[in-house]
Amino acid sequence: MFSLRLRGLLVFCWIGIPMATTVAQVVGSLEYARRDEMIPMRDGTRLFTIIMAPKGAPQSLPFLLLRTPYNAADDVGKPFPTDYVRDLAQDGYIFVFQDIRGLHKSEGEFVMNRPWLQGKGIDEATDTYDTVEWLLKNVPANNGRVGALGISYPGWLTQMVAMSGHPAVRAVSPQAPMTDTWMGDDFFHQGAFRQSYGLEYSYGLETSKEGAEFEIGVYDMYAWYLHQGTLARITDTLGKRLPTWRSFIAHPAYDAFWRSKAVQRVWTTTTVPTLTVGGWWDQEDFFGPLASYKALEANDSANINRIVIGPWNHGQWGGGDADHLGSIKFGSATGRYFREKIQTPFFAFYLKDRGPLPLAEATVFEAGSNQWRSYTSWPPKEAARKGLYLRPGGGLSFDPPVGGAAFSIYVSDPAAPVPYRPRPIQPTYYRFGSNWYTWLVEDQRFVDGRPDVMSWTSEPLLADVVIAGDVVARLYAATTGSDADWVVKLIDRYPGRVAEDEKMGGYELMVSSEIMRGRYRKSFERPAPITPNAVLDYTVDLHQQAYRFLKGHRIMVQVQSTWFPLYDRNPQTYVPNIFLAKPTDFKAQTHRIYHTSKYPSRVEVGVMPN
Ligand code: PG9
Repeated sequence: MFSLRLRGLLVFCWIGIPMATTVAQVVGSLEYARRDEMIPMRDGTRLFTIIMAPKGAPQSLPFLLLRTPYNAADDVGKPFPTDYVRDLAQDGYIFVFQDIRGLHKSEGEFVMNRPWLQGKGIDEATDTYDTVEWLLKNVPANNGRVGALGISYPGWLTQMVAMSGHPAVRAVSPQAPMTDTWMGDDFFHQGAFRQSYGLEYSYGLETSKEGAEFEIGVYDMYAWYLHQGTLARITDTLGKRLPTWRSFIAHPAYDAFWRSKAVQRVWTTTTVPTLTVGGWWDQEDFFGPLASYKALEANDSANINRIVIGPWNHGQWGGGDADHLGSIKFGSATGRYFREKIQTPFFAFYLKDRGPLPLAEATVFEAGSNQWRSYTSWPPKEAARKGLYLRPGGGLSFDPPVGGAAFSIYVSDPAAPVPYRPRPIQPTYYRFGSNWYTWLVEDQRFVDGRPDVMSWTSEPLLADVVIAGDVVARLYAATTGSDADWVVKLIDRYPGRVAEDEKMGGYELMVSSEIMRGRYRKSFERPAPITPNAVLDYTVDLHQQAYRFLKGHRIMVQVQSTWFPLYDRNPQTYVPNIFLAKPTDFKAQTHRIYHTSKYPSRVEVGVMPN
């Protein structure tokens, strides 16, 4: 038995599927037969591929390609199909599930997020091209069209399907595609290193070809990472064995290594209809879908680029109802809605000529009111940019400050970092359960009131406030140190009493949140020390939201400088490479957040007309 991650879930399975098996599976009116193949690539490497095709279909059918690092045999489902593709399977497609190069039953070497070489060598795009060529020639009764879909790493692989340039590729849906793992997806966020995720995920993929579980006999990873003290010590304990960890040490800044892998920088135009999917509370790849959609949208004269963003965590739309996340209820089966009403018609339109396609440019779920909204542009043009200003005395308002105390002050101590979720913090994909999946919707009262967490709160709202589009914090801050992290959280603070659900009284729901590392204030490529005690401006990109703050709720902003152990601790003393920092480099420092007319710290949002 082995274990591995599949779209944020631990699954366990038995190995032992012989090649070229034929297993029939009835789905609705169709009977699918399975065929296993080793498909040769241009360099002779063979990739393990499972083809599930309906027997005796009345007409030729398109392919749906699902490439994965997480074991193709699991994606087929036991039995076929999983929830994720059930509606599509009922509709009738030739499904192709493939292990990527170097993992599970495929040959060759695995390289994490293998860069796109644009025709100058072997990559996931050429492997896709060769696979499609083989399928068209060797699978009977195909209609010559190929679609692709996948979530997360498979979402990125789906981008590569479009980037392969094969003319048979006619529709792709990259879902939570990790697109830029330095700027905002799995490994770093605006320069802050995702320590626990970076270590535990790389361990899972690079310890064994079959995928390994990160299991070191520790239940509270907060205590373990704190005990490690420095990243250098983690390198010695576990990291040095992992190629991806070694690349973190060699490339702490946004250098060519990361930039060349960042899909939104290279995939900026397409002829393949693209439906990008993301989740507002995706704990792994939220930056990717937004950045990828935006890059393509800039050149979308054919109007074939669309986006869907639901109220989901990482991949939640792929199975089950998705009618809630943690304590937050969505009022309907949003996952089912996506699969039936969006995903299935999208592929039917482009691969089977079945229309019309009832899909807007942007389909987004507005949490708070729990409504799906359609927009002709994203972000919506109607949204007016406004600042939510931090005010002296802990207030928050759309009006800038005019007087009062100039700043709020706190000490951030790397020896006592703020936990990012309530302890105990289980390993990320812990097989006995982990709160990783819901941490972005945790009630923030678990840190509210800590002396190193600053809060600003509005009066109760007299009318709903609806935000849509970009959320960007502009902080004016000073530190006694020469480096600092800035975490900004935009929060919906529920009223003390919520009649429909008493347990939600006073809940503090993070609507948007993000971190940035101060050394990258001027340039992500070239970090520089912060001048101690100077008031400087910092931009923290909180990405996007569509959210209704209801009448009677309050809007809240929190600022803090640690989010541990998901993010490593900033020593707060500038060192050229934090992966090499010594224990003595880590120092408590005093930070000031300014709220004056000259230094009006704020969170900028797009406010929809009422
Ligand atoms: N978020 C996962 C990932 C990690 C690292 C690189 C790419 C993807 C995933 O769920 O696949």
